[in-house]
Amino acid sequence: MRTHAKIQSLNVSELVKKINQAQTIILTTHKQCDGDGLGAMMALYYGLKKVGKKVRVIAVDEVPKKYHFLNPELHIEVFEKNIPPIQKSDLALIFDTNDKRLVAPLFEKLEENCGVILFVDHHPILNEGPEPTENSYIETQAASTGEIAFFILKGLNLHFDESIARALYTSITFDTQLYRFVRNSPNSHLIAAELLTYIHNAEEIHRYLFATHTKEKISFLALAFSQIEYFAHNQIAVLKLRRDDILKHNLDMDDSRDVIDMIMNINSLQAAALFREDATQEYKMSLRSKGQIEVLGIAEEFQGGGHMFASGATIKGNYDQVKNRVVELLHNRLKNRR
Ligand SMILES: [Mn+2]
Repeated sequence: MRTHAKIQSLNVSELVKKINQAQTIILTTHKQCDGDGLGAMMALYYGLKKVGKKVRVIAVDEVPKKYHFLNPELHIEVFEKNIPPIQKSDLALIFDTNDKRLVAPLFEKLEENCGVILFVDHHPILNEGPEPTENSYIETQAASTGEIAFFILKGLNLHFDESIARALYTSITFDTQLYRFVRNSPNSHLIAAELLTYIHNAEEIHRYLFATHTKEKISFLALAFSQIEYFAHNQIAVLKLRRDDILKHNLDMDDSRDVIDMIMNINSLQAAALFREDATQEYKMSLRSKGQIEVLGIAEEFQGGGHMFASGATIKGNYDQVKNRVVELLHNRLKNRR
């Protein structure tokens, strides 16, 4: 008989100790925040309030509209708007990145005012990036930062409630893209199963996260998908999203983030690159792989980062040159795979 799937606990006890020692805590996440960082941050916010901490949640830049359901009481302050000054605090926790450049310019204010700054993350540390702060908690086996946040909250010995559960569930559901990317671990599902006992309407969260398309977006997708270029016997796809087309369809930049994952549903693909034109000769590149080749190294060549099979970079330069180089790098990896 098979044994039941068991949750694989993460050892966050040192982190929990640091949190217990702090009275005033600032929580934040990377700029252009997403459901994972936000959900982890909000779960900690609700949890830390419960155990009597003084907590501030600060996003570096604007929180996309689709996440407003996580922040109904508007607890999140947006640093790039005018917010009250950052006061002296015992601890700052930064979720879903270990790269301080993705927290600038808030990071400098945290350095000036916080006794301890810790990253709580599941991304690999970049070879050529800045070192994370000492004692940061980085576990690349975790499928989401929400998974780490779950174990932190367990370690704090508090009672879960619907607010905490919805935030954690958002984190895990978003980063696993509805349980597609679970790093071959039962944790995402087992944690979600526990969280569901507190949540009245989980399908509503799925809709908030994924059923957000406007009809303009569908027309935009139709246009974009008709322009995909294929290489290496349809194993590689490349798509450029033109800034004019994004604006013409009334989309904001966050609206194009899911396009690369849609492309990855093409059955012949091993990898894809998407270039979103943000300004003249300036592109946000996103790379994805189905797991046979790594794409983090390619992003790093362009001073970017991310995960082994999902990475990105901001690129300045001539589109065709950059595209050809990226296709070449992807192609080489395909040829050299074992
Ligand atoms: Mn994440």
